[in-house]
Amino acid sequence: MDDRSPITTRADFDAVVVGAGFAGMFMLHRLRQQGLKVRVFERGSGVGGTWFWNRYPGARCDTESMEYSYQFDDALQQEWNWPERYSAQPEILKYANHVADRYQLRPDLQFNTQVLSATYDDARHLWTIATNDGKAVSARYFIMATGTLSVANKPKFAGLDSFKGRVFYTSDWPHDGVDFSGRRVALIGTGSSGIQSTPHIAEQAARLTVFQRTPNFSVPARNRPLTDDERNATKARYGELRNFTYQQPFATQFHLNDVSALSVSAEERRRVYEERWNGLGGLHFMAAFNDLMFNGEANKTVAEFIVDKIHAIVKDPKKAEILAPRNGVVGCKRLCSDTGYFETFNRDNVDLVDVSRSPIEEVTETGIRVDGIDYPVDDIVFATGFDAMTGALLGVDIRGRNGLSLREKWAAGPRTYLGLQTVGFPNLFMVTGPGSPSVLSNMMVSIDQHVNLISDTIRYLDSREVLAMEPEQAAEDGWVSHVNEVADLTVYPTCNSWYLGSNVPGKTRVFMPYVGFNTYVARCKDVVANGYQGFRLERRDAATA
Ligand code: N01
Repeated sequence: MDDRSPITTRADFDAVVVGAGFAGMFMLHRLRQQGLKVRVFERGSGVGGTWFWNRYPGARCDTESMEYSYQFDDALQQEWNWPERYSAQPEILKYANHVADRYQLRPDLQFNTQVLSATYDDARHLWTIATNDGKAVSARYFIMATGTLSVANKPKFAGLDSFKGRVFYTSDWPHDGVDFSGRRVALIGTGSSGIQSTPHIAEQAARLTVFQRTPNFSVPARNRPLTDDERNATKARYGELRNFTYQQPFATQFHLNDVSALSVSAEERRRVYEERWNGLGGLHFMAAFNDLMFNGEANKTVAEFIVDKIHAIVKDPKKAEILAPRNGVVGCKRLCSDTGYFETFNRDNVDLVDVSRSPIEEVTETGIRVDGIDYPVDDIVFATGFDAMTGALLGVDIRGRNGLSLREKWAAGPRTYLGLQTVGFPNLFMVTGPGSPSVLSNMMVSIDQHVNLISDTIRYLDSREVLAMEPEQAAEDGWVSHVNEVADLTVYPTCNSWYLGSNVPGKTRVFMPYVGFNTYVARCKDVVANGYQGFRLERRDAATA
């Protein structure tokens, strides 16, 4: 290590990585393969990130298992057998632990350790990272692999502290599980987490009352066990399939019907939607036509279809009316994929409270009050989502050049170049940061691409004795504009969603992810091929001259 750079020897680590989810584990593996000394800090007591924390009943991935997995080692993808089309949380966590053991990652993972601050020293080109155990270490590279949906959005309802029953958050579920038998349960929030947990809680609880602020679109997942033949067929052509996903806008093998919804008759549209609804199901549904996410009129056709389905499933017309998103735009909030969600409202022990016009007034000692009506409950489950994309990054007090605070720089929304770096914070890398496709893609593929890009970049910097890398201001400004221009070509900005940060009170409304994984990958390749165009590289000779 000494022969590479005297600066290396002054740092405790070549790189400090925050987070031991799928991004952090792969980052560690890659950098260690390059001979670097790395420390990963993780606030949890185990690996798995989102799959470590989100253990609520029914938690399941809505990307197909054979795709929601690492691709960096063919031996790994050949030996692992996913039991179901869509994996449940325990199976994904098992896989994460398998990876940690198989690649002997644990010696470099430090659990139960929260990173509090990271400060860049301009003169020494080093980051100092302080943790909640009162210690601090230095590193040349500081890499945030903290995930995009990892800091809970916890609404501060009046009276919550006075509630005498139990309170749970889907995003931080007790590891021993929760027994709801004989309990009256309130569930607040009807995004993916609420929609997945509702049928399971309803089966166990004496009574479940769902508090819905905004009706949501959901399509049947059509989950089922995978057969050996199916698994083997995928494994036989894994390389080809992985290459294919790299060329797709959402980095996944959606079966796209490449025609406009408006170019066919109403009967033909209905036939296609029925076929998708009953057949493939899940997020494939939105690939039924090629313009559902780009054309409001096309989107209306699919919205009407789902609204009709909800009315057909839910027997009580009042409940159906509350559940069906009138004037909603499908996919604007992330589309949900469920197993028996709308059907659950046909159960005698399930109630639905519309809090769209009269928000939850307060939590009392014994329940929830809305519009002057008390709903007595024993337990409250919050499925109220996350401070998405920026929550974890800004959870650490990150200070760049001249003490510049990331929180202050991003007060009006995140600003990055390629979602990788931000001006004023040299050698800080974000895995799937805001401005990259991240949540608008299969996360495992985005993680693969970003980790490879960051590790290749670090190899490049080290081989050329570059001390510091950060974007040029013009490149960052241009990228932020481009992210918004592309988003404006879609239906995404037309509603309130966590993509825009509008689910968190006080958060600036700005579209955060980049639409188009394949175009993003091409752009990154160009940037690298042109000597890291748009980045400022500070070389050793320049620094010492
Ligand atoms: O969170 P959400 P989530 N009073 O933000 C409501 C991924 N994920 O954890 O829509 C009342 O979607 C809020 O209402 P509104 C996936 O990317 C994936 O469910 O803001 N209600 C909304 O209904 C997903 O999109 C999987 O009006 C309040 C709900 O809480 C993302 O994580 C599984 C409220 C939050 O929904 C987030 O999903 C789970 C308030 N004060 C999660 N505040 C799969 O792979 C918020 N709400 C399947």
